[in-house]
Amino acid sequence: MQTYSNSVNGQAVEAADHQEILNPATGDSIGLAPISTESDVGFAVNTARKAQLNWARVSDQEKRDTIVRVTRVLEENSEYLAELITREQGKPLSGPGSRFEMQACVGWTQVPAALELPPEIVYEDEERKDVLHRVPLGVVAAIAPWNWPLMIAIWQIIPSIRMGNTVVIKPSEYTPIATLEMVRLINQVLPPGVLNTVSGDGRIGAALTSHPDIDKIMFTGSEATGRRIIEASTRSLAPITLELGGNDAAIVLPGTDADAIAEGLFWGAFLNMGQTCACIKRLYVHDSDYEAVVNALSNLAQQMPIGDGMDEKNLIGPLQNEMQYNKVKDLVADARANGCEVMEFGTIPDTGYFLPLTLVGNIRDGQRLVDEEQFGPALPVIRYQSLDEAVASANRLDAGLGASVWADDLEQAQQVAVRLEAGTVWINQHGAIHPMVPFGGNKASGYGVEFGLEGLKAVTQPRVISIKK
Ligand code: TXE
Repeated sequence: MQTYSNSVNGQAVEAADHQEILNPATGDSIGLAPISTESDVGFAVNTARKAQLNWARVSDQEKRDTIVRVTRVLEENSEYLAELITREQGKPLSGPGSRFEMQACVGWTQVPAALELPPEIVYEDEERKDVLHRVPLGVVAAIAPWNWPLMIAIWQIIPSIRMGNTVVIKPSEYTPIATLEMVRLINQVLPPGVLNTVSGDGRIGAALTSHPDIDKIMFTGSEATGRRIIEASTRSLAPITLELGGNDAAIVLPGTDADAIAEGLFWGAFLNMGQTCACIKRLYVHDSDYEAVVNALSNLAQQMPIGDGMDEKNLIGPLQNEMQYNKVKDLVADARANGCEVMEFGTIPDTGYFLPLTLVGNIRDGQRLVDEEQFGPALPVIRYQSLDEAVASANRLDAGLGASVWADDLEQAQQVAVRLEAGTVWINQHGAIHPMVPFGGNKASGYGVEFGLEGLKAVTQPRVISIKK
């Protein structure tokens, strides 16, 4: 069985302890992932601290060139890493699966390499000139989740190193191997110590985020863990970018052509088996269109091949882990017990954490499947009578990551969109993130934004040079 390692200072680090990682589709072993200790965390942070002094001094052009070399490494190893993602995380190679995740890794590396944050004159008159420089923060602690393990790691790593920081990243304990391998490969073109890993569960995450010598925390995960990280950061006063998932509502406006939007709605909800932070998790449909929308979604769901994602014909894989599998099953069982209509589609294999694609009708606000983030392939479809009622429903929960409005009339859609409380409101698409467009949550979905120039600013500190003329 293959044993994988952490990388610190560009070298593989031996671990005393390991955990076996199993394929969620088959139960087969993928290999042994290292379990770090608190002292490993200290070593990685100290290494990153030392390396940061040199990396910050490297010219801007050299940093950009280095990141372009990272892009090439990702492209050259794309198939190897995509297969690891599929075996470890479960999303299929095909469709919007692990090859798609690798394309995103490349895109989200290319864009920061092309962006610049030059010094900016913020004020000038006859007597003074004030120039805002963006300088690195120092050492970034990154905590990644298991749903899009490589793509989200890249979101955390690349802007950080682009702006002269160094990074210690901890992948999720559910999906460490592909990330450790990606970092090992990237390190072939990065100076030693710029990108380091530790691995293990929440205890190692806590050791990293409470370390007094870190300067920034990037976190994507659950709200409960986000709150713990805020508390942990009081030792270092490190600023935090928090992406805490959501419970995104989609509203289909009355009279919208159901067939035209069905595919967008389907993948908006079932991308990565619904295990996506900005997925449609509540679908609000006007009473008069309800049957048409449910029928169009059912037709699509019926045709989706479900199974082991290593088989190129499959477009839908398993849930990633037992915790998530049980959570989704429990929410669907609760809906069924409360008289909802549970419509299940697809034939699922006997082994693995597979669930059928599920639409749940005859359901209302206040029921658990609507109010709790299911993070899985069970979509509640809720009827509404008036647009005001749909907007109030969409806004009534604490979550505020994404939302969407679906309509034939774009003007009307925009009027509804501006009333929705979310970091991004998409129109006739959902979860359509882009490396140039800032992305982040409102309310309990977190704070701070990633991507584009705003994302780069978030991994710098402002320094003003104020000159008397
Ligand atoms: O999340 P955790 P889990 C949601 C989704 C899911 C639920 C729980 O609803 O069902 O969260 O998933 C690390 N200090 N999302 O348990 O615990 C942990 O090791 C520092 C939405 O996997 O938040 C992992 O690396 N780090 C989400 C990472 O935090 C700690 C994606 C995320 O794990 C820590 C994932 C601590 N005290 C789950 N405790 C999204 N936003 O897309 C744990 N970790």
